[in-house]
Amino acid sequence: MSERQSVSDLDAFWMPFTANRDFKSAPRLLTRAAGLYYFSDDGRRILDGTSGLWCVNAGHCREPIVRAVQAKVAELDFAPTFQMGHPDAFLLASRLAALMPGDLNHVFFTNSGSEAVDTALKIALAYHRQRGEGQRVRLIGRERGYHGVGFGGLSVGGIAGNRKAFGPLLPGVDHLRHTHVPERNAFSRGQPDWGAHLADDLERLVTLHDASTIAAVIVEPLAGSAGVLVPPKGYLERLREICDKYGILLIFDEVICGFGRLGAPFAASCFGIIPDIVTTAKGLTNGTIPMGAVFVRDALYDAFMTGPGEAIEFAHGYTYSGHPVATAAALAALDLYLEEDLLTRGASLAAYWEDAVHSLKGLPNVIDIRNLGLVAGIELSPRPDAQGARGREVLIRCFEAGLLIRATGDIIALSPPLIISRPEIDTLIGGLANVLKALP
Ligand code: PXG
Repeated sequence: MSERQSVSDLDAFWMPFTANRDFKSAPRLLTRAAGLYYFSDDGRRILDGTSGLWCVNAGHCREPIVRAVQAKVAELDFAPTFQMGHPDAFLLASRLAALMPGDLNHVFFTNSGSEAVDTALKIALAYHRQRGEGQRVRLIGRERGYHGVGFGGLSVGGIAGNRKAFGPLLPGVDHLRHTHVPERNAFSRGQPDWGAHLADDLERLVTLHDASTIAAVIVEPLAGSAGVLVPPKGYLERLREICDKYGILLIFDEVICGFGRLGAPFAASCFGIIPDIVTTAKGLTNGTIPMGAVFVRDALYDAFMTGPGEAIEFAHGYTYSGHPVATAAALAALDLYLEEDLLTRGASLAAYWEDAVHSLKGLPNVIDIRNLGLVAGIELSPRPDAQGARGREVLIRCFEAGLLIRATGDIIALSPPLIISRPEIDTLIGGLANVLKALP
């Protein structure tokens, strides 16, 4: 496609999480991608500072993944995984389980992060019921958490703007306080030193509801969508301890953190904490084909494998759970991640990345900078009476300058493909600095 489409051509597609009328009045269209770059319909090269939407961890249109998908779609376009199977789904699950630390050895496939979260919450509830603790029905999320847009994920999510239009959501859900306290942890490099005790908020909810009613706590180890909130040192460890103390399951939502984003294969590996359930998606297939995966520990899986052998143990699944083409994309992505050491490459770039993003300190309107692995959040002061306007303007100006960034409100989020090099980090951060300096 070489010419811009007229606005009327854009009318039918109701775009997700987008100001449709604003976008359609001045569209930004991507038509091609390769490696670290997108190409726009007006022929410009755009440096991808966000791995698409935090998913294209090995860079775009990587040959081995493209080839694997092409071959599989011609060989086995679809195969049911209800009462049937195909070999690659079993192979992928085994390979993923081997990569995940601890005994998170069983994998349930979904098509998205939202479905992975809803699946994890259902596993948690059904697990307690299996064990005769069916009164454990409460789910605990966290303020500013994002767990997708299903009713389950929305209920445990903590972003008011995403929740308010949709009624009371799931009953029996409560939320921990979030960990972002700018007076204490603004401009922290990596994990803030202050704030481990914020995990004790779980004790408050245990006191309020009684532990015997609580099934699970779900958190993003590093909160992505709400603006890159980095867990304080010791915080996640403390959550694990409290969950253990009261028999509450701990779920890490690693839809963003998984597959190398933090400089380790998973956040669980990065922080040395074994949650009971881990949700993933995005980087699982390098964003190529939609797919999610939920990992559970042996004890959970085993608790389901107790009734009559011919009975279905868990009444849950999607038509496309373990879809052959998605499975092929994931297997090829995994090969590439391992061949190029991408799942740990973030660690070797993290110090350089940290220095680069913190060089933005002191620029106009920058009120906080946060980073971990190959992720950064740059928070800008909102315009008076126009929350989000500054972030939006930075996004547009960056795009005009050949950079793709994310803006959630007035927070700029960066998460480039893990193949990025130092000079390209300089281009990304230097370009953003120029935009911030020129902003009215
Ligand atoms: N959990 C987490 C932690 C996520 O970040 C989901 C679940 C839902 O995944 P699906 O595949 O259903 O979208 C997500 C998704 C952004 C952004 O820019 C983040 C997400 C999606 C789109 C944009 O912050 N995260």
